[in-house]
Amino acid sequence: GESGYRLWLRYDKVKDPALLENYQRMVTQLVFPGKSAVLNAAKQELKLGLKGLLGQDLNAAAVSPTLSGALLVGTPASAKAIAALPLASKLKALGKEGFLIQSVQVKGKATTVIAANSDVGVLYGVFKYLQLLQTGKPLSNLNISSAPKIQLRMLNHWDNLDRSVERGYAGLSLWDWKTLPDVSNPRYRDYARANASLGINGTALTNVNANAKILTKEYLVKAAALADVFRSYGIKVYLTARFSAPIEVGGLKTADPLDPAVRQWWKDKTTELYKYIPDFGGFLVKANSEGQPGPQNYGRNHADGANMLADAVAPHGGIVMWRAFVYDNKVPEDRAKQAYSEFKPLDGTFRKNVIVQVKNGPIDFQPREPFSPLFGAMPKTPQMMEFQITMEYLGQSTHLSYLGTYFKEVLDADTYSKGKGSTVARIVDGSLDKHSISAMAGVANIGLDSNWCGNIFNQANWYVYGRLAWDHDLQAETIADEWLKMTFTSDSGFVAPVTQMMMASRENVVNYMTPLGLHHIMSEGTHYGPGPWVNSAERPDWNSTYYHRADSAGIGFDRTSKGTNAVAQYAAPVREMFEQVEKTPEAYLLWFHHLPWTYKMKSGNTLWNELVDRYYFGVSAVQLTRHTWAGLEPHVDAQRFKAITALLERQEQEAKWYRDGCVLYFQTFSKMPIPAGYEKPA
Ligand code: GCW
Repeated sequence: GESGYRLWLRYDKVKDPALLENYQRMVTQLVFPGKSAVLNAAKQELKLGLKGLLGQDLNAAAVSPTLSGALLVGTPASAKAIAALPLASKLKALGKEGFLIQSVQVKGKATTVIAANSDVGVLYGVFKYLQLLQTGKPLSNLNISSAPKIQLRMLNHWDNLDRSVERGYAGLSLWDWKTLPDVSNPRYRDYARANASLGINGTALTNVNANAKILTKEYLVKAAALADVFRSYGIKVYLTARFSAPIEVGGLKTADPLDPAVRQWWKDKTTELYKYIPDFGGFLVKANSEGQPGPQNYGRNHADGANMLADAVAPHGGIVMWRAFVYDNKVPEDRAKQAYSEFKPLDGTFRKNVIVQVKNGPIDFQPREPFSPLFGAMPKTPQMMEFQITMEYLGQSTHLSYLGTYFKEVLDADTYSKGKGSTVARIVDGSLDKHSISAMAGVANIGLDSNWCGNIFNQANWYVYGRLAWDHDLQAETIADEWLKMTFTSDSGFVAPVTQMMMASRENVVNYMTPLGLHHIMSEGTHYGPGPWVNSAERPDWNSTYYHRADSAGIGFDRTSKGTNAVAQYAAPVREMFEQVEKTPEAYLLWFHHLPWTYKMKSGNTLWNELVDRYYFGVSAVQLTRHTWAGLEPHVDAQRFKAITALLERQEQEAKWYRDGCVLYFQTFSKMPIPAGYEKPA
């Protein structure tokens, strides 16, 4: 059956006989003399792919092309035939990880060369080449070159040592801490293959709500065994560092970052760690947020904490990713403002090997948020993006929501921090402020589920995250099309309608969950299902009422200068845009303004009617999706067709649940009717 285990790396025989014959003529010989661990992984992948897609079992014995249709693969250092080609200037432009795929002639033989400066570049080139075959692209006159715009392309696993996954909806953690380091599950390698196929080159194995035990020898040898598997695929391991580890596993009395004994403990711990994992990437840290320990416990600031760890890893070439997702209910400020308030004053005080990791929006990973005002506000500090691939707030693993459009919306947002064109993407890739490190992280949606992600369509979110981390200029639609062809079929009768389904899907979720800038109105704790009525959570800033502020006068959070003045954290003219209600895009309306129920929208509707409309529209769009899918049965294998059908049915039911919960609750304030002709809420 088709469980979805192979993800997008499906190498089934090319179906179209003419295309197959054409491909077979174009690929007759493999010239791939290099032999490092990474090159061997690339070679193995290429052979697997060619065998599956073309039914060709090619050996890699030749050192130079002798047949027309040769595939010449490697670096100038690993393949003499590549060094002999006039590729030097092209290769130079590709940097450490880029690759080129080019049609050339070698001694009169038509040859396709896949070349890079490094072994891992070759691996990326091989995956790209296989993708061409998987998606039915021509193999003649190739002239492809590609290099990543962002250096560190990370997955963050919120995986605990007991194998539970915080906000994980795809089963237990892949990391089997009990049997590691002795047993190497083949899945570790498949995980690495999938990531390498996207260019992901780093993985933080453990939850940011960290357990200090991961830093003990017992666990370090286990993490090292994973690093050994991932290394051949160009992936480095990172770990989360619990700030109080010197106390918990070090036996010290304090974790004060300015205490010499504490600093020494981290140095020694890091030296030990690098003995097990010589290419360890560095630490990811959540501190002084949601009750986690941090430097503020000792009257120090985030830079004091980050710099202590940075000094420990610096001699080994490591870095520190320090999260800016900080808020505290004891700070009587609008939660949306707190990260900026704490971090902006520290700009310029971080060590060179620290990068500040900022969530895409100022609150959390809501279905829609304006971009975080921290982006662009700390020009002296490299800032990385943290996206959430796992859909904590967007229907988890049962709702179809393609995040490509979401990620693009944030990356393309213009901060104006250095005038027009200061997009979030240019801050994150380091080009705007000329930083020497750049990074992006995605909170993984991966678990032991047979299809890895709990829902086949959620595989697309892992995929699109990786593709955008490599090249944020790619279009969400192009990536959806690629993913569909690789995962299902290239048949346009399938790809065209499903691409449209995917492209609309995130906006549908926004409509039936949090339209018009509403946010944080989900049910408490699980974050699944509607909960606009939540009003007695453990902490006031976990109450929905804190965020929507509905009353008889209206709804929305006034963050203008008359309210919390969160708008002042944005650069001009973004600030003015959000300050003025007429200029605020309706998608963010209630994020920034508290407005009367009768407020007149651009459509001419009252705010109340518009809100109701959006909720209903969200549901009908899901119904449409379900109908579209129902007509696609002939294109999909039975197992995946059924699984997706069942999920879409459930999504429709749950979209109604969100709609009815929210509309009926808000109606208790608006006291206005649901417009005539609308289905009655259940
Ligand atoms: O969105 C919230 C989640 C927490 C998470 C936290 C964070 C890891 O509900 O589960 O903790 O964000 O990002 O630190």
